[in-house]
Amino acid sequence: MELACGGHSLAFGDRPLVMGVLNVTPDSFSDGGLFNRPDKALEHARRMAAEGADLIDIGAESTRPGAEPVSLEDELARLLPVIEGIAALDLGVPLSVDTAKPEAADRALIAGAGMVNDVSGASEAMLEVAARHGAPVIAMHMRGEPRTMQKEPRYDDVVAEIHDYLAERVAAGRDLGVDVLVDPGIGFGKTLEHNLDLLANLRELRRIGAPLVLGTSRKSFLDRLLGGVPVEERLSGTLAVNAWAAALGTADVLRVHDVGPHRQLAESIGALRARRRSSAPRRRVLARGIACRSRIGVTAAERAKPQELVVDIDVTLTAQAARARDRLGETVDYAELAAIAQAVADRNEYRLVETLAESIAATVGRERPKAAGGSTPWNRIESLRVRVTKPGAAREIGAAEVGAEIDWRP
Ligand code: HH2
Repeated sequence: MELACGGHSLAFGDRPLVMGVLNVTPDSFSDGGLFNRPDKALEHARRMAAEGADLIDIGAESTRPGAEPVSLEDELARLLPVIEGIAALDLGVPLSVDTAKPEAADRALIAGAGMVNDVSGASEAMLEVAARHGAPVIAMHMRGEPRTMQKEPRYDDVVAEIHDYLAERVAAGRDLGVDVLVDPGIGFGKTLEHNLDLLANLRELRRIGAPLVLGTSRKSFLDRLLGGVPVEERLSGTLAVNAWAAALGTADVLRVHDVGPHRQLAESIGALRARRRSSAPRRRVLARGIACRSRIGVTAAERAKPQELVVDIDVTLTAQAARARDRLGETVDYAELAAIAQAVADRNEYRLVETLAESIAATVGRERPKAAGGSTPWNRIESLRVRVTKPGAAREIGAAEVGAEIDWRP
């Protein structure tokens, strides 16, 4: 996927793009006061471009928890000379403006920015400004406003709520012809647990179908996670979290203060992802519809006599096994899978089909490799999916199928 951005093109592929942060503020949480003079800001932009920034994000209003708002006049007085100055340097790097004010975005886009980064989620007014300039917009999720956002934030389901919010902003952008990138807003009205839930489930947010921006750089959740790490010592934690997201392919843009180390991260992970994509396709061995009988059910009456069951087993083999030659001895034999399912179903009573499914998976994945000799690659199982269904119980309640399925990894 490619996005046009102020005369540049942003290509999303195996490696995430690196967005360097430039705060022209006196009070940002990690670099406040360092770059709020235009000469310092230009020098820092030049350094970030040399270190490999794909984008530079310029902000003039701190959004740290508790920060006071800045007036439009003050924000423009900080932003415009810096944007104009960097645009004149012709660094070959597109600029984004980090603002929640549509008027500030409008002026910044005229001055040379090509993208808007809106921590307040890209209101209709902001999308209209972006539409007029043909600029993409980052819509970030924030609960409340910076002054109050960390006061007991609550969600019923943080991932689902933020998914729905961002999906709605993407749809609103689409209606106006604006490309919207989404950002879960790490640290914006979220506890440590909320942040971890979001980071562990970015794949859900990526299902929205928009590029995902991630801002974890030096943030205080790392301090809480790691038990007291000052802001200037959070690079390793930041790199680790960003590497996790990059390796899973769940972040398209990393918004960071430390550009050089993140460009190295992005290049290394990008190369590995490309390599993995071009390596032998994974093989999956299937044994489905295995007829079994077992004493199974939550009541003793159900367990009194064996019932019919149907078991499906999907075995995904490791990359090593995927390179095997065309010989049965080098793959998992589906006849053996069927025999294991039948033996496990027969050997015990079970209350739940889940328990039986887990038991079959553990036998295939854990016990079989120990017991088996020869060249059958039982130790080359990457993952297993086992489904157990009860046709009798399905018929009883007028359902097409009832049962349970589990995903198992060694
Ligand atoms: N985080 C900050 C500011 N802007 N924009 C996006 N899209 N995502 C983020 O996570 C994000 C953001 C906060 O970091 P920083 O700019 O370094 O601090 P401050 O707001 O104090 O200037």
